[in-house]
Amino acid sequence: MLFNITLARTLVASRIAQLPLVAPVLHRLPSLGYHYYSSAAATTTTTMSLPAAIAPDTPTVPGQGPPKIHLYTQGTPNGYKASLCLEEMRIAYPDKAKDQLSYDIFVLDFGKNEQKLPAFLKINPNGRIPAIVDDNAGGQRVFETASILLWIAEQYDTDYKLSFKDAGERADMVSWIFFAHGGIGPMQGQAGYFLNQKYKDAFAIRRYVVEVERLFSVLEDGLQPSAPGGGSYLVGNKYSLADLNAWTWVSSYGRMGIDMAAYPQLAKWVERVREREGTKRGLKVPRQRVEVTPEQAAEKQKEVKAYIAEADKLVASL
Ligand SMILES: N[C@@H](CCC(=O)N[C@@H](CS)C(=O)NCC(=O)O)C(=O)O
Repeated sequence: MLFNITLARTLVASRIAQLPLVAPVLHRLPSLGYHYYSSAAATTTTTMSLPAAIAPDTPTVPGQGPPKIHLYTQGTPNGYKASLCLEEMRIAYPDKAKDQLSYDIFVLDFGKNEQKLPAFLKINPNGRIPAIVDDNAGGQRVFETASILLWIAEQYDTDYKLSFKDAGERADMVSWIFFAHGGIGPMQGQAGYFLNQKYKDAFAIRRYVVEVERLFSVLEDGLQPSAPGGGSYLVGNKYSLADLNAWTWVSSYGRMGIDMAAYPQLAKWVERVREREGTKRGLKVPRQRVEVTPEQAAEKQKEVKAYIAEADKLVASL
């Protein structure tokens, strides 16, 4: 497998070499110049034309060295998990920011199905973002958000600034990470999917939004001052990867029509984490996240409530 990843890296290496050392550098996945299988249109093949490197639109972090970590991403809740983590770590470890934690970015164009290109499938066989290739570790690939966060912590968080040394706290952190990875992300993802369809399926919307609300109430309980986390964060009274991992999804509650008045501790936590420098920087990579306005969120709440009521009626009539 390492050989294949090396091969995939070699395909992109010439492009990286041509790019200026600004931080982080944005790239496009290079053209492979041959036909690839498209899962979106399973019976067709498409030829990619050579994409140009995109100019950086992120602030230049002083002292960035040649990129050692290559991030394959997009501006989505999962993509932002990886960039928040890298930016938090770069702030926590300024020396490593100049070396091991220098990174560049490949923005995969979903419209062109670049996430399913063979070169990328060598990096993430699931054909989804984010994924990283870590040249500090011989070109090791890491895919799945939770696994990327844990890899970065294990390799670089030597002073436990975003993680924990204590076995119990570490277990708590990993538990919250998997709670969000297996629950929050997929359920919010599905809620968003059904809310964004032209055909609105009230039952599906109810199913996923109500489940997201249930998961939010679990986080609300976990953020009570009497909970083991201490009230401000999920674990050990400090911001950690447990918070980071859940935040990019939870903070997009406005798009799901969720009324945060029901989750006061969680609402405060969302704002607390939003104020972090690492969050602000991470939300710019690969491009500034667009936030919904309070008016749009209120509109979405009304819309979602109506679908849930419609589904309730439908179920009651069966
Ligand atoms: N479980 C995965 C989910 C990754 C995922 O769903 N990524 C989406 C963007 S948020 C994606 O790449 N979608 C493109 C596709 O499905 O082809 C993780 O946590 O990394």
